Amino acid sequence: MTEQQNAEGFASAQAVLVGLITRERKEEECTISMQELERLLDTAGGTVYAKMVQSKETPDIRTCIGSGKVEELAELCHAGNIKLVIFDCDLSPAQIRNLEKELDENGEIRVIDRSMLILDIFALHATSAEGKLQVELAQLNYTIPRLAGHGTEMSRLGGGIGTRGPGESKLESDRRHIKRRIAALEADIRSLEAARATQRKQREKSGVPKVAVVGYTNAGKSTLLNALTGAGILAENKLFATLDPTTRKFSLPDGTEILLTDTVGFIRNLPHHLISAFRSTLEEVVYTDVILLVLDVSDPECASQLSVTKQLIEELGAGDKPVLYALNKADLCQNGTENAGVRPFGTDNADTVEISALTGMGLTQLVERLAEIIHNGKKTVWFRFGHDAQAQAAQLYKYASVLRAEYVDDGTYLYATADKKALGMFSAYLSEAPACEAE
Ligand SMILES: Nc1nc2c(ncn2[C@@H]2O[C@H](COP(=O)(O)OP(=O)(O)OP(=O)(O)O)[C@@H](O)[C@H]2O)c(=O)[nH]1
Ligand SMILES: [Mg+2]
Repeated sequence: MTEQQNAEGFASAQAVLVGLITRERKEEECTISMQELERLLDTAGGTVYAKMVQSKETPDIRTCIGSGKVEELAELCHAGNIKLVIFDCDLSPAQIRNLEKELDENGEIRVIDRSMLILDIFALHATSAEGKLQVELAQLNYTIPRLAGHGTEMSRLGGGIGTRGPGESKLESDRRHIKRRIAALEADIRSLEAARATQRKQREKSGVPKVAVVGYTNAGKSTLLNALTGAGILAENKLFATLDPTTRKFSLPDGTEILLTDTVGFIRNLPHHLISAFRSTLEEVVYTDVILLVLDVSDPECASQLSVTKQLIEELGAGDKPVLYALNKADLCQNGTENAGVRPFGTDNADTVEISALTGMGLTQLVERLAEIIHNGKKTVWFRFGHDAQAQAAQLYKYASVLRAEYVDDGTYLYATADKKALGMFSAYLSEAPACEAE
């Protein structure tokens, strides 16, 4: 399905969004998630007709929201001639069936949940062969339990939000066909994975350090990669603009070449089948040397986005990688990033750099920090040892690699590459370059 078809066919799709506050899902969380759902709908090409939230101890087993609310929802849909209802929480196949039946006796109102909407956006944005296969696989895995006893009914779903993508025509087929298709897709993805692994091994052999640019969707990852490397990746104010990892070479100031990879964005409540379908693309994070974690510090939800991102990094098995935090969109923060609530998450200053990928602010410092981390905390700096500290100067030769020495009136200046330990040991002797250097 192309963007053009989308614009013609679905751009005007209006929907009612439904959220649920429960014992486990507090009001605040629900509000944030509903706002995000609205942005997801916007990205999918739809608009919000109305939002409805119910407070309930636990979700109703039959219809998620209570029966009174279902009636209210039906009235709302009929009044506005709305054909699409999107639930912010996950719905079981039975809940979807019950809701669709009770909202409209002709079954003309379609009910989807947050996961299906995300899948729909993924289908719209997948461009590479691998991306398309992954989306189709995720869609089919999602569809199969929902087909139970409803093999023929699926055909009425036609086009529209929640049904797009390469899997669309196959949804009309029976389960057995879908199962065969899933097996074929899994085989195709496995062979692409194997090709990716071979590529990765070659890169590893070359010893080129790898940096994965990771973060919440819309944080500015692609904009940053474009600013650093002129990669020309699509960056836009939409969720999940990037689905396929793009890798570009980048030279650090000292000439060291590294590989920077843009990755698919994270989001709260990312459906598990999506994580597993996109595992091979997300795996870039596992095989990286350094994670460059981009945060949108202008977003009031920055702190919770950071915790979601960290949790997903853990889940992918990359929790032990060194992380450099890029506090992006600092240009939008009038009062600095202190207010953004990032600090409580323990992003200690050494590993955070305020930047604006858009204006270029802070990028030089970011690259310098990145270089330090890649060189394992090593820095090349000047030390000055006064005449009474010549013994310490001799020691420095043991702990660091001295590149140059200048003997000046006020002492010995040594220019050396020192690791973290040596920098700590000799911190009292750190110095500006000697005057003869500055000239
Ligand atoms: N003001 C401002 N806007 C920025 C900055 N960096 C990125 N943006 C904007 O933020 C939006 C999202 O940027 P992207 O680079 O597409 O974000 P992403 O993290 O790659 O997003 P996904 O690929 O969707 O996960 C775009 O509209 C950018 O122009 C920044 O430093 N300042
Ligand atoms: Mg992107």
